[in-house]
Amino acid sequence: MNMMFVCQTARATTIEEGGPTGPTMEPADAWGRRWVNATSTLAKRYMEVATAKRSLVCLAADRNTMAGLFSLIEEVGDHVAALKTHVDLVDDWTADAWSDFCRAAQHANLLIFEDRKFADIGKISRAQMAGIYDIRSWSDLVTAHLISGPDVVDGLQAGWDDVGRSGGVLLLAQMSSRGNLLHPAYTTEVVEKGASHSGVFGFIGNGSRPAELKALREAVGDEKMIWTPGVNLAVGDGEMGQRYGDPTEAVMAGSDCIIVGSGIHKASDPKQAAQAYAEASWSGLLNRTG
Ligand code: 5BU
Repeated sequence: MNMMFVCQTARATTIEEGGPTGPTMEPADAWGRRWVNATSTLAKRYMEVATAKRSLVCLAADRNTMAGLFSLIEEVGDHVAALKTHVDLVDDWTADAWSDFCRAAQHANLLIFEDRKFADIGKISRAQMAGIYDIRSWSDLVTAHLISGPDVVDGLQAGWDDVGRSGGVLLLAQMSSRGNLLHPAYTTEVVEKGASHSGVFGFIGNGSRPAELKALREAVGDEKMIWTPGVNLAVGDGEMGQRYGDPTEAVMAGSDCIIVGSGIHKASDPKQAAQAYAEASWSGLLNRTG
């Protein structure tokens, strides 16, 4: 894979350009209460990029080769606002290739979100931000379970501090997979504990169930983000227990970002698929009342 080629062809979308389709809209107009109430600069950055690209899509880039990952960014970078990774599922991973990949993602104006689902005690979570993958050095966002208590968030924040960077934690308040054990009482506690923590960027909600999502949004309020996996234009059961809901409905129920994996990276035309998800998510935002 020719890395220089990737960097030269990937094009950063700026707000002034108004994104790939349509005129410029101000983030405050598109996002309403969420924009006004957001206290996190990262959340504002996300909303700006999403507005510029008219897309509330986070691409779950679950391809297992570096070439596959590079070509995804090249094809769909203009139509997605963030990039979600699983750094440990890439077969031919090397530190150099990953660093080039992150540079290409930044060039395409994408927040980088490692879905690591940290769950250990604070000091170990901090140490796990380092190690061979050095997640603290390239991620803007990571996921965590709150099962071990609130110190996991401080540990992750300390990880970013250790390299002079900052980032945000998305706490798993719900999951999209069937039979998961994140019951409503647990969700409530995660939201109560996470809502007031400045290191918490927001919550993962279940994109496959708009009613659950609506309840989650009511509990979370307007300040924090809710990002949702379990979204596909083909609604229904997915592979191995995954469940899918409709992208527009998820956004209208309170999701700020739909996380889409196979709907894009396994499509015969990923660019066209990314555009379709972008449009579905954007129309949900423009039509939602809260
Ligand atoms: P899919 O191909 O759109 O089903 O991929 C979904 C992605 O979102 C995949 O990377 C999962 O690890 C991730 N995910 C999820 O599906 N459900 C969850 O509750 C959480 C993450 Br948390």
